[in-house]
Amino acid sequence: MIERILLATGNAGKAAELARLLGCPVLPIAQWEPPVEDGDTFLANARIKALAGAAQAPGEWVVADDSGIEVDALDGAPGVRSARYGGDGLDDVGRTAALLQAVSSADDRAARFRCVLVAIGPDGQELHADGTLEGSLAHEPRGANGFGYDPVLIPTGETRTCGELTADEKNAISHRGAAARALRDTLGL
Ligand code: ITT
Repeated sequence: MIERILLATGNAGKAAELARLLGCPVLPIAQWEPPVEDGDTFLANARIKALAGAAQAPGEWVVADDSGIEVDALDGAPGVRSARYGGDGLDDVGRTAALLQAVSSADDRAARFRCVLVAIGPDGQELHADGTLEGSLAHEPRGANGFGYDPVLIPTGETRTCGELTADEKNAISHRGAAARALRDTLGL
């Protein structure tokens, strides 16, 4: 029986979504010290964060999330480098503006969010889950909900951006929602 999960993340937006999605109490890791994310894949970076979390919160179940946006017109970039897109010093609004600028002349607006979750248990057992949200890039940011690139991704079949969806609407279709539901099933939550 898992009574609580500690989150190895410094991203408040992810933590808020995972708190609703994982079927048990979730807590931040006290004085979380983020590791260097130098992996080439979402899975590699999620493992780096989960293992760092397990070292900082021994005896606990720890979950880490690596995620990002892939844009077809940019050959899949920014991908694992989504958090640093456009250079250091940008916030979510600046990164989103930089991304829209980079695709301003592209006809192909296809893009997707990806999420990989890694859970590590008190005995070192390791579980993975992933999810994808397919969509297209809006021409300008819309909506104040969510975080990160939410104001510019329109899920396939929607007219609204993720920034215009409620938290429950986003979680029902999102990359993180799919990954969290798979992890819940595996963990028996
Ligand atoms: P942690 O590593 O501390 O968890 P982070 O924000 O650095 O937080 P990542 O390295 O996984 O996380 O980078 C993910 C990037 O993709 C970051 O810019 C997020 O804002 C963005 N992103 C992730 N999930 C998203 C979502 O559901 N909606 C919008 N943007 C998202």
